[in-house]
Amino acid sequence: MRTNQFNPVAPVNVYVALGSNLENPLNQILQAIQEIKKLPESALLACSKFYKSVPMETTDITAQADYVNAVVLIETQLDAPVLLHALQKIERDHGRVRGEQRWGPRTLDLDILLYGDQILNTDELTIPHIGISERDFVLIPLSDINSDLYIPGKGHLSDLLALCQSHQLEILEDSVPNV
Ligand code: A4P
Ligand code: MG
Repeated sequence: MRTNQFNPVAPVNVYVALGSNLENPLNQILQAIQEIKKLPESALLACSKFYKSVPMETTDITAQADYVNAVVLIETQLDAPVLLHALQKIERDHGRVRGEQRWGPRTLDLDILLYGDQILNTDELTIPHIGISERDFVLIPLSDINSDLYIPGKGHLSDLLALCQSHQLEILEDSVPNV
């Protein structure tokens, strides 16, 4: 019998974005995927290629290193807030210190991009992720997994991709883990 600890719901397909630009970003991402694989009530279904990308431009942040970005697809019975907290624990385990600088450098950022076809707007969760439609470092890995994706409330992935700004993505060869 399942416990109520995880508030299980019917299995939902969830896309999670991974980003890192500190302390060996590629390793951070590889490790994080292994940890995502161990989430309760969940299974890893697919992983995008890995990309190098230049940092999103901002006016108030000093130069920072290039990012490694990827996206994974999981199936989960965790409800969205419980999943968010589990992902934030993985971020913390990677030494992520949050709250100091928006868009600043980070060892690991795990964002819930899509939770099934749901649209959520709560104090702690905006789904689809608020920046999804402007970020090629999210849309290109997403299209590796499902190029026909429709982003609820935003549009078709291919249409969004045609409009978003380039962050000079480069595929990191031979870096796709066996999932
Ligand atoms: N939150 C709301 N919705 C969500 C969601 N769908 N998934 C809330 C995850 N979290 C969500 O996030 C702040 C709060 O957002 C959380 O407490 C959660 O309740 P955070 O990770 O603590 O803080 P942040 O870093 O300021 O925000 P965020 O949104 O993670 O940063 P961004 O906007 O993703 O920017 N350049 C490149 N090339 N590649 C990158 O990956 N990433 C960033 C981070 C900047 N530049 C980048 C990249
Ligand atoms: Mg985040």
